[in-house]
Amino acid sequence: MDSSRPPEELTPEEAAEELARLAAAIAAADRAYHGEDAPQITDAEYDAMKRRNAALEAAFPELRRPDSPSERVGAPPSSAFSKVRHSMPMLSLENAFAEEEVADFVARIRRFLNLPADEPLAFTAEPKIDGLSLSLRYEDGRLVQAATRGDGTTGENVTANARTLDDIPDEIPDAPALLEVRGEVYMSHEDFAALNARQAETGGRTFANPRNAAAGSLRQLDPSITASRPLRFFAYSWGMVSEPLADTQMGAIERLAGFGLPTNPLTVLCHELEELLAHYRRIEGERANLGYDIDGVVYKLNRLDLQARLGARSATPRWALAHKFPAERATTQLRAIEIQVGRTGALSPIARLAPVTVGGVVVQNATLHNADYIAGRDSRGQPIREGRDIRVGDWVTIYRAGDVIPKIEDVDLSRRPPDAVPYVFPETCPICGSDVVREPGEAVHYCTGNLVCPAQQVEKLKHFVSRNAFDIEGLGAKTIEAFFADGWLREPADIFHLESRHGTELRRREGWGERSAANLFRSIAERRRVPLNRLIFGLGIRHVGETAAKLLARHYGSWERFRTAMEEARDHEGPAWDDLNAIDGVGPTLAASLVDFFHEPANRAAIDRLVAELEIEDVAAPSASGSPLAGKTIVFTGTLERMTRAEAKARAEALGAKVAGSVSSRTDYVVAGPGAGSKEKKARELGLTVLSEEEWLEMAG
Ligand code: I6G
Repeated sequence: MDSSRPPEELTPEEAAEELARLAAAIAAADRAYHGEDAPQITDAEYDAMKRRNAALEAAFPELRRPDSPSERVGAPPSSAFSKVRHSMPMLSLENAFAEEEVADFVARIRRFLNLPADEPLAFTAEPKIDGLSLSLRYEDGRLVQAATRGDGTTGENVTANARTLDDIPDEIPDAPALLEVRGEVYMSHEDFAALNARQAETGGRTFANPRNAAAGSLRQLDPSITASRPLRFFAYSWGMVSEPLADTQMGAIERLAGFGLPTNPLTVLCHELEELLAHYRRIEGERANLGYDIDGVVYKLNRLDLQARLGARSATPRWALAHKFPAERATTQLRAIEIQVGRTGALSPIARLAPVTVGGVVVQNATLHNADYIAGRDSRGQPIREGRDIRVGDWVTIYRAGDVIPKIEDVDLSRRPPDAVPYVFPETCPICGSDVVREPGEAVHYCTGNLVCPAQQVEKLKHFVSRNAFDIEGLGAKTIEAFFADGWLREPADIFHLESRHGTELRRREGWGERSAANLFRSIAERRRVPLNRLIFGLGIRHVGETAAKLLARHYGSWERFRTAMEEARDHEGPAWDDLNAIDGVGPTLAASLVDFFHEPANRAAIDRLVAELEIEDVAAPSASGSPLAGKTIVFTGTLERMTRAEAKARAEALGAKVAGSVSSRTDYVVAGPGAGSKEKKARELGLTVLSEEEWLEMAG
């Protein structure tokens, strides 16, 4: 494509393609500038690309990309801010879209707590602000730290910037000695429009939506720029506090308001499901007139003692729910179906679409899930879309809900081109040519090439270095692809040999130099020490996502214990297998995938080569210091009368214990209620400590 042509002469397709190219090139140049990978370019070339991008966006405003370079407002790389480890994790919220899911949330709480149906339950309901989360730390009434959410465990230190917000007090004289306030930074519609107008007038960058404007404005290296931006804040929660704020969620929100923090005026107390749904509908009705973006309504159980009993899963509290507004939709034409091969060999069909705006974002790709989905069937062979298949050339309705990848909802058969033909799913891998298989009961086709499939190898490496795995800065997707093509990288262990094997060549490589090579080697060296959960996640095992990796790391505690257990469980039976399956959140599919992965000699050898390069951090049992249950293995059997099995299990885990499903010599305690049978008998035979429910309650506090 000739980028010297005036934008007015381009077709929308040509403009969209050029915008995509520019976004990638500018992002690469930004990374290079900050000492990462990619070739260097001159300032003049960089400026020319930015100007061309701005001109194209001015001519085709509807094609502005979600990753538009003009939205990046010089957003510095995350490493520009120092990191802050949150004293308590900043969890996320479970999402619901349908009313039945809200009903299920309420029912689950009742079940977990074993509450009679007639016992009243109250919840708060408040708008979910579409901004970015912030945690503020006050010590002796003075603001000492502000941090973004980051990955929930570690965020960025934006204290100087947060101090510039009028809504955030520098001092709270009557605050407890320690008070962490959590809330959302956002920008109102009016302020957003005025900021964009000002930016356009002065030749500055404009923003696609208020959320991007708020994020870009808060994450400025120069706090005086943040100060010039109209940012606002709503407090909705708290982290570590030296004394309880109240007995109820509503009481705590009122305390926060009493400290002079803004809280959302649409926060109300509701009783039972119907009131929650009524408030949702009311907020949905008022959404357009609120003056700021919201994307749903958050429900929280009001009593804090019950919240504490319910606790949290690995990433979301059991006592809160985000009831999201319906997805946004648009219609466009399907141009092609392409197959991507992922790190586990899964073949993912991707829809390439004529560019269309959905909820302010240009969409050109959508997921097609799997062969059945394209053919108009679900995984059980039942029709979806009333059996309508999806063909190249079709007009399709796509939808986006929240941040999720756009999906195709339906096909307009009345607009189907006469020559459109049913899609034939490939029988061989489009990358390596190996056979493609679909296991009985599975929806996904897999490439059987495994370690010989270049796509799988490259995607495994990309996954390994990704943010939530080893998080190796400077080793981006393009660099992995280039190093793979040159034979420098084949498996994760090779990353740790890059300097010794290819250091000299890299320093002389086009686009690289002493400084960028040194930066890369430094970031690799920094990752030789790795938390156990990141290592497990980084291995890229099918079905083992970030949450599962955290559960496994927490359960086994050390690499040695984890590795030994995987080998002991290889026959899918015996105590190690039972123990793995008893982990809350680990199902049989995940367990089998994990154990089979470790059973494969080639995988074991690659892992050994990797582990030889690493120092793996053990995972301490959570909040268990001083707990008599820390590190212990407990089995519950029989009926518990004072709390449900789910609550007992959650409580034991919160105190640092592991809950197993079967009794073995490694079990520390067996809690036996009425009706306990063979497990109690076995425990007594093995001479284990058997506790009554009363004794267990005493121990669990
Ligand atoms: O991400 C969130 C948005 C709003 C929240 C949240 C919230 O309350 C109104 N509350 C909690 C407890 C969490 N995330 C974890």
